[in-house]
Amino acid sequence: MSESPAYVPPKVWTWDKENGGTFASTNRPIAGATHEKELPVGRHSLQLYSLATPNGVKVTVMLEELLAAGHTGAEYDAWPIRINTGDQFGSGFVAVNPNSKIPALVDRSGPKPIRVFESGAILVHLAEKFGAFLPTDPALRAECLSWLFWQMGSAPYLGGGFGHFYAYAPIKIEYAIDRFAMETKRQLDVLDRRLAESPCLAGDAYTIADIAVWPWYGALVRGLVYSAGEFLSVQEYTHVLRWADAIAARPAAKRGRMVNRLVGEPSEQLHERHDASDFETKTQDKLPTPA
Ligand SMILES: N[C@@H](CCC(=O)N[C@@H](CS)C(=O)NCC(=O)O)C(=O)O
Repeated sequence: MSESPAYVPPKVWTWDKENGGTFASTNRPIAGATHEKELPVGRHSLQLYSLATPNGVKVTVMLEELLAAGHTGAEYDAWPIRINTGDQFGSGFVAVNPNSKIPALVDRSGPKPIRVFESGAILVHLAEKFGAFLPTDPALRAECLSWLFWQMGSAPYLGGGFGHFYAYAPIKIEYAIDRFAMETKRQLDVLDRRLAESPCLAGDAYTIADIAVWPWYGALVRGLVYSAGEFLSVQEYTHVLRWADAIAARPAAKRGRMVNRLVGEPSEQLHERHDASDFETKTQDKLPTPA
């Protein structure tokens, strides 16, 4: 391992606002709102405030899957939250998610709006509300929730650990990249072994466990996050690749990936989603270019 300059932590940590990392302008060591800003509210009972990152895509895939399965009550308005310019610290957003991270959902179908934050909690809320994508058999339900919570606990090592140090950190630190590459490959092997024995994570049926894991690990094995496919030798994980491709081919997964997407191919970016027809008429390639 190559030598890095020695760093001796001071007695008391202080905030260096200019540390130069990719998210230095928005990261802070304190919570709470930085400015007053109400959230928009559309006509549907489900209001989603999100962005097409892996955590955001979990929820839009779930909503599109519910609609595809005939649950018309899952119609939703999806509003983009621009996390690189600090929308997550607006007062309206913080009232819905005190943790200031996308995705956040407000369910206005009952007498009082219900706020739900944390993508895993949103998936469970929707699955229970519509009785879909969460098995009722106790053993299968436990397996599904186990993989869902596995994802919630594991992905921060992939994103905040590997992705941060491999792709975003202002300096390449061999120790950190080694540590998190090892953990990421271990996680991929966990998934590969599970998917060698069953078509989906919780068994035969496609569930919220697959919906949660796919935007992270399915994208990783296809080299779509952190451009790390070759580095991590993702071709080794053949069962994960088979599963990832099967989900990617689902029309609802294709639509879910487009919602609140602000970068990439214009035809795959639907900045706001208020109606099923928006996929045909309101992607960025179909909208007039602003003057
Ligand atoms: N555990 C949370 C993680 C959410 C999360 O990390 N969201 C990121 C985007 S993927 C975010 O909003 N980051 C903005 C920030 O950290 O300020 C969940 O699954 O909902």
